[in-house]
Amino acid sequence: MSQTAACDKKPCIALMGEFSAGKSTLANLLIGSQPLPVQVIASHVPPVMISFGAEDPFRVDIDGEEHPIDLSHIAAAPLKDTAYIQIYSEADVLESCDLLDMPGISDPNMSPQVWQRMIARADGVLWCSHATQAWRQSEAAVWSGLPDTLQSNSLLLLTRIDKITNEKDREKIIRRVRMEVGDQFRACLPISLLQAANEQNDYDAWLRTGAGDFARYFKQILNDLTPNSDLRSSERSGAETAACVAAETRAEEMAQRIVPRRIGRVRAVTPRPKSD
Ligand SMILES: Nc1nc2c(ncn2[C@@H]2O[C@H](COP(=O)(O)OP(=O)(O)OP(=O)(O)O)[C@@H](O)[C@H]2O)c(=O)[nH]1
Ligand SMILES: [Mg+2]
Repeated sequence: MSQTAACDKKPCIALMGEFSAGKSTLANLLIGSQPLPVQVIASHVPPVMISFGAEDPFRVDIDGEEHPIDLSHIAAAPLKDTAYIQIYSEADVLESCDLLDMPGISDPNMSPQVWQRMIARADGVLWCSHATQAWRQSEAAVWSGLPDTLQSNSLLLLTRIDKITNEKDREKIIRRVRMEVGDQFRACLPISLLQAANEQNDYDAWLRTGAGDFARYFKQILNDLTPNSDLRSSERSGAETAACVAAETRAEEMAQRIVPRRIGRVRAVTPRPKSD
């Protein structure tokens, strides 16, 4: 397991799930731009590490050697020979973590080795599962094979929830999946990534997409994974946790009134690591 949370490096959050589950859509949403290809069919892109900065992107081969890469040809990177592609962005959220956009777990055209060789870097996972066929056996099997230590720092996101228009059906799916996963994730949350991207200027509409709940949980996870941040939630008593969540919620509501209400503002309400 990655040691990043134990030293000064930022935590690494992997975006995982079946192909076309919305991983790259989520990555683009978090960083507020579109460097990653999003398409209806599987995209066959190697893992992409997104870090804070303005440097040129490069490809790292399986021997650790770096090669320059043209971002517009990201999908042409040789899958067998590439460990990952490193890209940079100056998005707020990347001041608190690195994001690792993974290929689909059971894409028939891609060996699982492509993502397996990168998973050890992850400190937490945002697992995207199509709400319409949520938490398939293949997903449960892969998740149960990953280290248990990831579970409390990971979220299961039921993406494309907008495709299920009937409220009762939505509730049924959410209830079923929550029961099936138990405490294997910190939370299981429905979200429409497409609507969240489109509703950045209408706060109430944005909340209805599920993005507000997601942002709050994600912020808590980053806070817990950041060395020297406020008391970690696992170390708090029940009363302290309740007080912290209430205070954070109030601070968040205030922050949301005064900053543009975008999911990319996760960092704006995340306490910065103290320098001493
Ligand atoms: N309606 C709807 N469509 C979505 C949502 N999230 C993603 N999509 C669409 O689903 C398709 C696949 O999204 P991607 O983000 O490329 O999925 P991915 O998991 O990165 O796919 P691979 O990298 O190929 O495994 C795209 O056409 C997205 O626009 C959502 O919440 N609602
Ligand atoms: Mg993708």
